[in-house]
Amino acid sequence: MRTYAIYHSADSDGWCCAAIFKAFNESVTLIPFNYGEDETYIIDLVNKSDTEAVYMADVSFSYQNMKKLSMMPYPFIWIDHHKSAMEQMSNLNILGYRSFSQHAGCSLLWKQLYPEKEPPPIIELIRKGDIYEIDNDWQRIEALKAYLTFFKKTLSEKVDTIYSWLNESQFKQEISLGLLALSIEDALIEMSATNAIIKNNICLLNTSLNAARVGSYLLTAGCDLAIIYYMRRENVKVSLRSNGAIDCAALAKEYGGGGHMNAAGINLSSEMFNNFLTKVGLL
Ligand SMILES: [Mn+2]
Repeated sequence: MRTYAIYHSADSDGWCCAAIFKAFNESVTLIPFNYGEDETYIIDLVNKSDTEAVYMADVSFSYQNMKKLSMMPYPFIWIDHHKSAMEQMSNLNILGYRSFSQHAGCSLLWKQLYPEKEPPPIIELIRKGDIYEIDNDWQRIEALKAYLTFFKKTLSEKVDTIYSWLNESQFKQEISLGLLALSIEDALIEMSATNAIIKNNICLLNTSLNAARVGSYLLTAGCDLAIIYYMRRENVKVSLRSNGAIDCAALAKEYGGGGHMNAAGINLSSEMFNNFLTKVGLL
């Protein structure tokens, strides 16, 4: 019998979920997934006669495919903290812990698999990092994420590193390497920010550097709205960051994107990107 675990491959919360799955069941088959990737392929992969259970953490499929999974003969357990996905699937009867307040994917998954046990320190750090709960740990969290991003290239290296951290509480060397990586990244951000176009308190910058960090740099420099974009294949990937004066989610929604008040994202054709720039008064 085989257990599958589909996890969000795009950030440390998802990697941490994979590490928890591995700690819980060493023979689990881990399946990385990010939004927009092939869901049918994964459904075919897990839908076997010897499947014992299918878990999914910190990510979700389309409504139709979630429905399909929930009707398969094996248990399907979905752990998530993304409000919009939870609302979308609300009439499906799916097992698993889901909550969008205070929780990240990793903390919910821990609660699901180890209801009696306190989560290890790394899970608490990644949880806070994922939901922007900023306190004294913030710099350590950013450093650990940078360490994973810059020093652990492949997904399995990232997952195995977090797996080894489940019994760790200091992370001294990793934090100092992570801080070094962050200071190099900050220098790159500062250099690229000199190319920003600034008009009516809106900053426009073409860069594929970490949008969260670029955004907070531009907002600190005095913008009300930071628009960070780059070409990804034939589309323009746009990240919006605001200090609260402009509702990023509402703006993104008009163009088929989504997110929160202070941070949102959109994927646009170059033609629609021009349209978007005109709308915000930059063209
Ligand atoms: Mn998450």
